[in-house]
Amino acid sequence: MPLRERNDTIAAVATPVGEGGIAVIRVSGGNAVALCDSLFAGKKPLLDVPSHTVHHGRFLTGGGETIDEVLVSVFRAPHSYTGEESVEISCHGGMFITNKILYAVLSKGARTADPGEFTLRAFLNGKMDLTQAEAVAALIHAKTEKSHAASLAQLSGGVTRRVEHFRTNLIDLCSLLELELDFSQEGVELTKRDDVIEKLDNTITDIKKFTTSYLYGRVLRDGVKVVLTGKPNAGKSSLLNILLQQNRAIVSEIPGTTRDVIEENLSINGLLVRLVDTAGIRQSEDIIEEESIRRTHEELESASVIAVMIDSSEMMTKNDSELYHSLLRVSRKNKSIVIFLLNKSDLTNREFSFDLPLTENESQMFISCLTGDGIPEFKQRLFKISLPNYDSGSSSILLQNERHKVALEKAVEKLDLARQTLANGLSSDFVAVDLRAALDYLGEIIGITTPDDILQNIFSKFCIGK
Ligand SMILES: Nc1nc2c(ncn2[C@@H]2O[C@H](COP(=O)(O)OP(=O)(O)OP(=O)(O)O)[C@@H](O)[C@H]2O)c(=O)[nH]1
Ligand SMILES: [Mg+2]
Repeated sequence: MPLRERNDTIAAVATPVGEGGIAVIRVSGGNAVALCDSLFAGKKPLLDVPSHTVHHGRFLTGGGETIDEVLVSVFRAPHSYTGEESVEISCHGGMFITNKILYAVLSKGARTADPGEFTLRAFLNGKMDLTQAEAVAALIHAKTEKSHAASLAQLSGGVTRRVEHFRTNLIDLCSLLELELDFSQEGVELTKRDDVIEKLDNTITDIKKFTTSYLYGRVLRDGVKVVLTGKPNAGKSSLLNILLQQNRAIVSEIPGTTRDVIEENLSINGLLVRLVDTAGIRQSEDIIEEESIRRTHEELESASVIAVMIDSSEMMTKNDSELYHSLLRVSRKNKSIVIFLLNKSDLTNREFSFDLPLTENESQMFISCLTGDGIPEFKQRLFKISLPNYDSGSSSILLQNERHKVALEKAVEKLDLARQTLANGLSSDFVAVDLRAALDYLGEIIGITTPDDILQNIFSKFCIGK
């Protein structure tokens, strides 16, 4: 059945699988309240209670046996999350009980909900637009303070308001063009054309600016992966420990201490940093060490930032220099950022000659994992290179969602075409075609012109019961 016509009753367990204090089973659809009423033994029939009320009673199997003592919340259409008749059953949190309640509800004619189907219905019933529905999933998956804040802003309609603003501008432009069709005497047409071009340029600039906020949005959502590498004994694990402020990795004066990859999360001013400590790189005959080094290379391939630890109390040999050159080849190929950390500055008074020519994405700094010297500066640099020019005080809305970014880029392509057509003095009919196409792309973001298959794809990534 087409998505927009479905109103059958759906049910799912909304809490995670496993044992817990309580679990919640959610039921929504035309028949939800009547169906639950037939399985509920309480003071009053659920069909007679007001919306937004909670009722204590026993939940029964289809055959009338008690499954559990429960609390049932009733939400009458249209004042529910989905906009439909809805019931939430809170029971004791065990897999056996929750499944039994779910089966009872299904046995009375409900269907198991698809992932995200409750939120899909909320969207289809006009309870929220598409970016808000997506924000629900982003909020659930938020791992940092910043991505939590960005998801909340999206949930309250921040992205939609920006997109609506662009749409209004384009609709105004379309009407201006139609006016031009009516008054196509030469003089009028010229001034109007310039006027339209200027307005179009402004909108294109605004949309592009908004699109670039995706870079920040993505970093804030997923964090940055920082891989610690370098020669054995340079102090990589010591750096991991001092950043985490705990003795997470084993540190020793024996080269080759770390054999496996250790990954830990760190928050720097709300930015999620995924720190990866690896085995030191050297030529080896030892099979385990070879495997460790292979894993190190694998981590380096997917790093956003490569922190190369160097023991600055040692002389740099020709072999070392070759190693650093080969790391630079990897980072330049993958466009990752490199920081050479000249560690053990406590032993050297910052005297170390390091003469590799560095490019814009590469830098060096002295630190000491023993005294903590340079560590705050290193953290600051990590933040800065991950979010260049980021103004943490600004409350501007960030794009977090790739689908939104792609649609904005497609809209800009169409607007660029419209602009060329205008500048070439072609008929405004042609311009209008591209403007309309751009409007459709913008409409897709907020769900006005989104085809069913795209909707299905978006909601299939949600959790069951959301
Ligand atoms: N003086 C001084 N010693 C340090 C510093 N950082 C680390 N060390 C010492 O250097 C030795 C090696 O440190 P690790 O952190 O284990 O080095 P690693 O790079 O993880 O070594 P592998 O795991 O073997 O590759 C230990 O004895 C540390 O105490 C520093 O800043 N100053
Ligand atoms: Mg180590």
